[in-house]
Amino acid sequence: MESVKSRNNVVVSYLIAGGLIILVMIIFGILMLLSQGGVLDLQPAAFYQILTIHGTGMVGASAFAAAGIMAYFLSKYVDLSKNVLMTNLVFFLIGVVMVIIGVFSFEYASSWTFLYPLPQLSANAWGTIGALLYLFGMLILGVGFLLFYLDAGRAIIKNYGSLAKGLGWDVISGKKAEADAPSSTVVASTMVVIINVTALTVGAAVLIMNAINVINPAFTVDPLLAKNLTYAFGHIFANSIIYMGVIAVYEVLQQYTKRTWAVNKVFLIAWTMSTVFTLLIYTHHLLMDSVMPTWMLIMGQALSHANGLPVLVVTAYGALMIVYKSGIKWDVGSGLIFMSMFGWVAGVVPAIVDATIVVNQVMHNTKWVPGHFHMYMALGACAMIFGFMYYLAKQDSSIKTNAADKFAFVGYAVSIAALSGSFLVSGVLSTPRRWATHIPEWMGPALFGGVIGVLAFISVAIFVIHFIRFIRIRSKTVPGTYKKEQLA
Ligand code: HEM
Ligand SMILES: [Cu+2]
Repeated sequence: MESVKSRNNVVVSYLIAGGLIILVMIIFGILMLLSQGGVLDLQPAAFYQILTIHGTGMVGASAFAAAGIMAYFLSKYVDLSKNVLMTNLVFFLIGVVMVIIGVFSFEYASSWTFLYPLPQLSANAWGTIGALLYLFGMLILGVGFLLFYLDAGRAIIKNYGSLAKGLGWDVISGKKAEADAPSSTVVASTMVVIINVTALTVGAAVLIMNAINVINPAFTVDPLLAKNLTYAFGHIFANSIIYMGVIAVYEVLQQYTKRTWAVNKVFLIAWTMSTVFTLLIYTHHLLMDSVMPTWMLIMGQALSHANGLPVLVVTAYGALMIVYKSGIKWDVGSGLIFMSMFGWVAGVVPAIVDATIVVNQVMHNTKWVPGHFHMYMALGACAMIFGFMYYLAKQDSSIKTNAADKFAFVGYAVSIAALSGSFLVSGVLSTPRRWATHIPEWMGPALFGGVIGVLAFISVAIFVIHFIRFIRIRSKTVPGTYKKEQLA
């Protein structure tokens, strides 16, 4: 029991760190939009620093919080090392500080994709120190995550025999009955272990290549190779957030409806397919690179269409089925979690449109792209994270939600849908993405997004305040209804 409580302490730290960083990053998002909208005068250099910190911070913080979700539920089935969880926390915080100093004190601004040779070749916009702080900060952060996934993989192999069994391949092949299939949490965690160990290893390699190039520009790398490695890392890692978040969808809906989420062959095959596709389709980021082998680009397009779909379909369908006529009592937590399915579905549609080569050639560098991923990330992945925060608070304390929390739920849904919509409209107007300055014809949607972003900020602030209230009372209340032994 004591160990469950102290493990939950670490999970709470993951979520509060993630939640607070997301909140601050929203401010930077609003500043960018107000500047693009023509009402705030940001120097272009400042804009690109803010863009860099916003992208890095949002992806890093939501991945970190989502790892907290995975750790929390996966611990019901396997034994994760608490030391590794702590190490990841410490590495994350060190990495964040290094990245912040690199960006704001040393003016580093390559955007979170640090595409080679940009870290070194900045036309003196930033120097060696800024670039190295950023690259090594990312490396430390990445190593922390890598340890976390390696430990999760170790624990899964220990209990289930192999990662293949964690994905339920012995059930797919008929050697084992569906009734004995691993739980949805174990299947999802195994998938994330596989894709993120790959992503983080590739990411570490390309970060080190960049760092050497910054220190000694005579050392060069084939830029096309570097781009492949960079996007293999960035695409997979950013995608993994939703596959960790979805664990909360499975677990929370099962508990609230008192039903089990049936893990059948279709479910298992869907997860295996999404595992393979997620690893392969980063090539949709290279559709404009005509020097890439054509077969890779065609594969990138074809599989992008299919990428998340298998998991999305079984999960959205499963969520509807488990809730249907279950008599579920809705609250802010389960509401956010259920809503995240809509955000996910809604975000994937414009992504599929964009992954079509003919459309991509017109749309790829427009704000259409942030349009789809803000929907998918903010209304999908982040809603899972905030929903889990409400769930955890309810499990581990006697805290009650109030009118403000309900307001925040609606405010968040409305503001993020409107914000993402404003990005999509900008895309249709051919507004380029990542441009500090907009011509007057492009300013309207940006300004609208900046204003509606304030509502998103207020809503997330309420989510975070609720969680802080929970942290303050949880030390005084009985340890939660969550007991490891209950679930064995
Ligand atoms: C609700 C508040 C948010 C606002 C107002 C906001 C605003 C923005 C803006 C203005 C940009 C730059 C668009 C451009 O290319 O011109 C941007 C980019 C980005 N945002 Fe957000 N955002 C928000 C939430 C999020 C969330 C929740 C995530 C992820 C979990 C996220 C991840 C990103 C990423 C990865 C980029 C790309 C950075 C790059 O191009 O290098 N944002 N956001
Ligand atoms: Cu991608």
